[in-house]
Amino acid sequence: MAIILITGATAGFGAACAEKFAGQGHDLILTGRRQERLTALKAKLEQQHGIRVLPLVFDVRDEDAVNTVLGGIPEEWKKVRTLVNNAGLALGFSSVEEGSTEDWNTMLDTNVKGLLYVSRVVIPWLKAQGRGHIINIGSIAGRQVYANGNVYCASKAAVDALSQAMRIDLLPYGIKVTGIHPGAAETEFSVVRFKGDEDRAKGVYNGLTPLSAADVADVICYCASLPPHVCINDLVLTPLQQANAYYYHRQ
Ligand code: NDP
Ligand code: 8X3
Repeated sequence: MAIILITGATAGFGAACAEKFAGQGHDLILTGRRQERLTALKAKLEQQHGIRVLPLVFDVRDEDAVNTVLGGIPEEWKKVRTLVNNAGLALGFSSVEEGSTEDWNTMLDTNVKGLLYVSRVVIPWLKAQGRGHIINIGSIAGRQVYANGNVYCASKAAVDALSQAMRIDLLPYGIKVTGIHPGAAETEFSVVRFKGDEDRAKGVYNGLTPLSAADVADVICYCASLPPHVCINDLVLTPLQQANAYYYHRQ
């Protein structure tokens, strides 16, 4: 069994991945800003699956916190097999002209720089083992741009580029890099994007059977479960009713 590190494990894909990896018997390092959720998840998963959970509370935007809290974990926990860079968010939905610069900064700092800060700490641990796997959660929004998606789409295009770059960097060390690009999935994502407006968030999925967090976690865990010589480099998954980032067949 291995140690799996999941950022953004307090909700959505991250929490669903934690459940699934725990069910496979892996020990988990789970991160997020909401301590109470991490504490509850630790208690539940340790009790249900007999695994160990190390909860770490930090904001991925805070470089010092990433370096001290994540970088300072006990040596035995540094034998991470798989890092799932999942923490991320969208904020707002408007043209560039009408966008909020604060929202842009939060998205770019979280989705791009946060992913880099975490990866920078973990990569030496993977190299030291001569193996490992980094799974970056991008988005279909990083593949095509949709109206009013501008900065979120750009942040996820950057995640795609960074996944490609890390794959080149890490190939000589036997470390896999997978970019996963989900389409519409009903999690807390749209409630966060629309700043607590539950009705507007629900409307995103009108007429659709969206992906669930568990659907996406299944795919992430499958990618992580392949033999050492097999790597899924890049994977797009959508609900059946979604053809690309902006074309849906709603019923
Ligand atoms: P959720 O809002 O349900 O979960 C987001 C997670 O990210 C939470 O655990 C949250 O934890 C964490 N997070 C957000 N900001 C920070 C931060 N600054 N520091 C640390 N952790 C943070 O969304 P999803 O599960 O849907 O999203 C997960 C990832 O998947 C994101 O990168 C998102 O962009 C991407 N994605 C989502 C899609 C969707 O349709 N849902 C589709 C494609 C990609 P906390 O608030 O406790 O810090
Ligand atoms: C989340 C999917 O289409 O809302 O990345 O941008 S979308």
